[in-house]
Amino acid sequence: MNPIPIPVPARPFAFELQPGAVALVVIDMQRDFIEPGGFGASLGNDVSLLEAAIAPVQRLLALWRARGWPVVHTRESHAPDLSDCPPAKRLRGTPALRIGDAGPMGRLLVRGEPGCDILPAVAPWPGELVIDKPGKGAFHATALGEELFARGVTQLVVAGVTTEVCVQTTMREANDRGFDALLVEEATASYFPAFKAASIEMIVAQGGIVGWAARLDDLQAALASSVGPSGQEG
Ligand code: TIU
Repeated sequence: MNPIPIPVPARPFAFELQPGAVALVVIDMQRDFIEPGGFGASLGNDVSLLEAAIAPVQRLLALWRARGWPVVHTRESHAPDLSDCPPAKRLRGTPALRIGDAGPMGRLLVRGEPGCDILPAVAPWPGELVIDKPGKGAFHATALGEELFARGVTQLVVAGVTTEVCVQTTMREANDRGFDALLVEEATASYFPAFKAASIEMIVAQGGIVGWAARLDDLQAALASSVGPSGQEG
């Protein structure tokens, strides 16, 4: 029997969260995007703008881990030989350093390098799924769809960076694959605050054309107030 859904106040309307079928997907909380000297900085961005997402992501992780619900982490990353990095991606623009070039945290966005790691504050726990993805979307050229299907996941609660690039791309990919996806507003950040705001509006417009957006406090309160069939908190 499916557990009773938990209505989460959200835009454009309540998200009926299904315990047991909802994964938390944390996008690219990597040193290369959030710390100085990484890929984000090489593109000319003020990486300090992304720090605001760290504490909210920690809160989300605690909520999911306390319930034993599935958690997925992604890393935008490439093989050391860059065979999965299209020249169009590596050669775009005039960054200070390109993907694969050596910086103070190792080779940018290359698997196994220090900068490619997820921040210790939000690091994966053993048993949590970690998806290395060569693109902006987490479904492109990865096994994410199959892994979610194998776990019976039909809904995604999404967090991470950056809102309008890898987060929004992943939400659009998820939407096209039939997942309901909810973005947690405080748990995502962009180098461009106006783009974050616009992305959220694009997602929820037209009756939720891409998905939903909710405040973290509202999600947390909804989970706290729900009681599962066994009498345990949902
Ligand atoms: N540049 C930028 O805003 N983002 C990325 O390149 N990747 C992710 O969003 N993870």
